[in-house]
Amino acid sequence: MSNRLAATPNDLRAFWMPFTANRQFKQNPRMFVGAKDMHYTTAEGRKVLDGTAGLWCVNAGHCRPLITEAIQKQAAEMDYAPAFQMGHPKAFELANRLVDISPDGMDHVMFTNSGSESVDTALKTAIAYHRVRGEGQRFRLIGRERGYHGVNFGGISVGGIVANRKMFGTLLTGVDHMPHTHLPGKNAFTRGEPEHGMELADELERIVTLHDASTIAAVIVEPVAGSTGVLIPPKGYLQRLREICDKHGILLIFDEVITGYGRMGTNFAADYFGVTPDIITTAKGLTNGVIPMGAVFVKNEIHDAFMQGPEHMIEFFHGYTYSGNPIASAAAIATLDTYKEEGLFERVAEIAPYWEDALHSLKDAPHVIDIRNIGLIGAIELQPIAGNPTKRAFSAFVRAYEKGVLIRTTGDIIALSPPLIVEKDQIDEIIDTIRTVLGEVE
Ligand code: PXG
Ligand code: PLP
Repeated sequence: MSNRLAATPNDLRAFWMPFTANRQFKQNPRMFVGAKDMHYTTAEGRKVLDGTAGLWCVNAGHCRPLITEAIQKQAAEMDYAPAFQMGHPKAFELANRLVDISPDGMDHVMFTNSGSESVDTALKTAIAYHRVRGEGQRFRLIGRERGYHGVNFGGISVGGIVANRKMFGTLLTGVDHMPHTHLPGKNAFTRGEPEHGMELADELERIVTLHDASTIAAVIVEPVAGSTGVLIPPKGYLQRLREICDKHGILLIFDEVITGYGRMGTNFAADYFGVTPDIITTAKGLTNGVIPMGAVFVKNEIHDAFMQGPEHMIEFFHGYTYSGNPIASAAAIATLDTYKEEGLFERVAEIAPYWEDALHSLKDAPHVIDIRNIGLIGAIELQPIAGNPTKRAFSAFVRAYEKGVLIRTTGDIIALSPPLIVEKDQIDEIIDTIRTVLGEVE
């Protein structure tokens, strides 16, 4: 069968697609059949520039040779080893490589298969940690409005995006939410961290007063909220959250599924902001998106608290069939090698000012009401069409795709996160295309 035939399946009905307008898509499908470095190839043979690193995950660009080779080699050498009560060297090698780049004092890591699983792992670890220390009454979890922590029950319970929650019943009990930090009236068109809003961290004190600190296990936030449309923490906000958590013995979890592995020009957002949480959740960029894998970093005190009781006993009743899967581990090691050899995280720090200027050059483009940026992340917020929210941004997405640039939209916000190998002329192409489509859409 020719590649052309394989690329155009004649029946699209069986696959119920994730987070997709299925009926619209199947009438007018958008299919990618190839990818290399900064570009996809469509089924029609067109090149599309990747302005989003897939879904914020292909940080090193597409089909990178070290990663491809590592996967091929591992698949031929050993495909799978049981994850429970058995080991294989690559998972340990990867864990060591990861704790080499994690913040000081976070020298242990658990493996998962996705960001959603990393979040559930982190929440369960936090509650169980308090229990093994004799504080089992600390069971509450505090999230934040507009937070995205994946789609499993734990993640949607602490998450704050209503569409992801409202269909699914009671969710986890014992959850409360801090307010989000989006202050468009005060912070519009800020470059980097906004000036206003640090005081919103003090809302955590109010929640602590309501429930009593002794009932709260953990607070979970994205250091930079991604999925909701890129909300950048106000100056001093994360530091203040850290102080309040410390004061009350509450664990602080940073969900770094998007911000981890170089997107901010540092290993983790924790490094960028100089705030060390107790647990970090990651996925996506860990394997460059190539093979599903997540990793959860914990502070040494948390790990050590579980290492008690008879030595033949399992210390933590949690884990996945594919935790530390050999092929995923090999892909992750090769991904870390690629990041390091090419100095990609440092590259972000160098190119971020150009990225910032390019994004903010859209300030006067039609419909634009706010622009936000940090690291190699950007957001352009559009004025919604009255009575027809999300339509304007979705039209911009489809038109940009037709013009050869892949962007992401959430609500009426365009979110951008190109691979870390993006060149200046490619940044220009992304921005010029957006300027053009904003001039065309209703
Ligand atoms: N936490 C955070 C902070 C995330 O951004 C997840 C958890 C869940 O990861 P998984 O691997 O289970 O999807 C995410 C994922 C978008 C977009 O376009 C964002 C995500 C996923 C897909 C699309 O903003 N974030
Ligand atoms: N459902 C059933 C019936 C299972 O046997 C298992 C694992 O053994 C799972 C779900 C969980 O699968 P995973 O470990 O891949 O998350």
